[in-house]
Amino acid sequence: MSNFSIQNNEVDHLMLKYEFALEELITQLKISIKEFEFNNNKQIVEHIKTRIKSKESAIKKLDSKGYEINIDNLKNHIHDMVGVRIVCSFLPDVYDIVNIIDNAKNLKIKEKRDYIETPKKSGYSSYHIIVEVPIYLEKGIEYIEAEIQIRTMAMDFWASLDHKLQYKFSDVIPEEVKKEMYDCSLAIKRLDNKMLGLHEIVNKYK
Ligand code: 0O2
Repeated sequence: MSNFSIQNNEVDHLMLKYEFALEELITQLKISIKEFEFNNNKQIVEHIKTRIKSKESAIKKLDSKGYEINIDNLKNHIHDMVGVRIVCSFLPDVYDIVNIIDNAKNLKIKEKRDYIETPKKSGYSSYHIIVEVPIYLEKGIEYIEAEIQIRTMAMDFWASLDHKLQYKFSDVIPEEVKKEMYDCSLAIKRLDNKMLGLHEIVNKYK
């Protein structure tokens, strides 16, 4: 914390750049998604949430990863200071969004993690993409990292419950709870497949 305070002005400037990057990213995403939805005559997004990670959360995360708290480590090791979560109705919609991001002219893809294909041990599933977003400053263009999480509503339901549990059991999550959550993640996967099946049946009647 102390190092962040010493570099306070620099950290505040960086936080401002995160805000610029979020604005740039969300505008670009909304335009590309709307155009895709118009061209394909379907709605693929239920809702979008955005956030800038707080300094306090960033410090906690650096600490939990074993890094010293300073601005260089913040820039180099926290890849989700800027975060966008896109929640879709059906599984194929998630991959449509991935394609849209792949083709977005202004975004550089840094990393992709498909936790839907390979869920985390906890059962967490979601598609993560780290992108670099250009921001246009007086001194020229700078690229800022952002994390985009794409998931279905069912996956989002699971993740938000899991998030709450992490707060409730700030120490250690009991094995019994972990097991129940894992079982729920399997049920969520079955539900996603069932909902997709239903969607396809309904589409036959269109
Ligand atoms: P918050 O509160 O959402 O900001 P790494 O890149 O491997 O060094 P990192 O950044 O942990 O480390 O990458 P990862 O695991 O790909 O994704 C991090 C984010 O994904 C988390 O951010 C969560 O938002 C989400 N996430 C990952 N695993 C889980 C999980 O098991 N349960 C839930 N609910 N969310 C998860 P933060 O910073 O941890 O939290």
